[in-house]
Amino acid sequence: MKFRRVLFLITVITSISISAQNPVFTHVFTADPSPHVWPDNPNKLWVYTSHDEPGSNNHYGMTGYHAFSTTDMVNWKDHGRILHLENVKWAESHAWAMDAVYYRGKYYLIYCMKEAGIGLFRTGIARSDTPGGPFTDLGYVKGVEFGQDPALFIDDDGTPYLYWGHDRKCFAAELNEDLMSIKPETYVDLTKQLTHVFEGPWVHKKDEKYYLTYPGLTPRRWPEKMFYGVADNPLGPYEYKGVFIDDFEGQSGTNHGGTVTFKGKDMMFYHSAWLSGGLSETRNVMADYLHYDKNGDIIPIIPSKEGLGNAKRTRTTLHLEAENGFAAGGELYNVIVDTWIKGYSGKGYVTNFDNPFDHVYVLAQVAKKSKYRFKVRYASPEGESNHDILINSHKYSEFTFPQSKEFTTIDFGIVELKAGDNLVRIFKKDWKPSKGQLAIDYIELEQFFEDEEK
Ligand code: FUB
Repeated sequence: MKFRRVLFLITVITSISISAQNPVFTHVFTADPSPHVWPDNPNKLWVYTSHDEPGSNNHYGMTGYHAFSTTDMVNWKDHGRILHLENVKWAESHAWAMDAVYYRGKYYLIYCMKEAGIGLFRTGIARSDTPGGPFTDLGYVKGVEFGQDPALFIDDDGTPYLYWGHDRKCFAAELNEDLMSIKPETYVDLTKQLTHVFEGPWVHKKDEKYYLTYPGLTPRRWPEKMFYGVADNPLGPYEYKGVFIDDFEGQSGTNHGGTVTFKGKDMMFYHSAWLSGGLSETRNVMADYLHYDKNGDIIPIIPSKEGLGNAKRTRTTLHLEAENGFAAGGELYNVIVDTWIKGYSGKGYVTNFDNPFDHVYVLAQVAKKSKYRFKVRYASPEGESNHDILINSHKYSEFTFPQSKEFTTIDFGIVELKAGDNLVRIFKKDWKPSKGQLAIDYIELEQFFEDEEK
């Protein structure tokens, strides 16, 4: 690595902890961001991502997806794992890029994985009632071959269009209303219209024009730059317009992302390798404003530490709903999900810890060994409840949750998580009857920066 590049990376890494907005998420390795604002709340921005395992630095071991949300671009929630290879019966590996869409009252994740026994990419569809998941797989989209890097665009008239691309090719088609198959007669090969295209298409509409942005490789080859083309119709033909994110210091070999308009501002989400100090396949999400000139052409983005320009660094809280269980990488053992105590968040809470080892586990995935403020939201309406709390295999505390008829939050202070997967477990440890009927709503782990007093 050249001296200038090393110096740059050191500067980036030391400044991440001071006031940077890029990388957007500094606690977990994530890539291929898909940003959205859903109709139920114009003041909340959602970003869906794929996940890079710390220590692997390759794309082959990617297994799951995360969802993030914010209302102010500074404080974010990581809703944890929203879909994993284990929850997709037809797939064997390669949980690569995805997109999300709100369609006819439900949230869909459209993603790619390799089909079991065949090893070719399929485009999967999963559904959830809530934007933070977890998502339930519905199968793969019929009629799509080599369905890597899917993106779904719903036009103003409600027509769904699917785009996908891999190995220097890009395709598109209209989807049938159930989103489970393409209309074969609408299938188009866009490859020749999108000079240098490699993978990762994304479509957005502005002033009645369709912009298709994509990672591409010039003949000079890797790393990827971001290009775009513009069309009058979603299925083209697209007029090639050029590069809008060129090579930059600390980038990953790949680039991939999408656009969103949030609170009146256009933004581009993409990825780099800043957080890992330049490990090309251990990536992080970036965001910068997207501007157009008077002709509607995109003004090239120069990736910046400041990103979206709030002078504050971002802080993410892992928000892990107890009831999400196995689908979110956790476990519910001999407990039930209930809803009669009002005021819970998500779909309910976990209760009925009657026997020894009855438990709830939640999964917290982080990039590096790091500190978090640990909180549990609970109710214990009938009296106090004595339980064990474990972080990984270490007993964190034997804790008596005081009686509380309503949901309330206990702040347990600062804990340290290891790089990778962490299990936070709350379980009943003995046969003594628990008077309280403990109900766990969620567990939160809020990023803690040692240079500040909180
Ligand atoms: O994240 C895995 C793969 O890398 C994506 O599917 C590609 O677009 C590239 O970003």
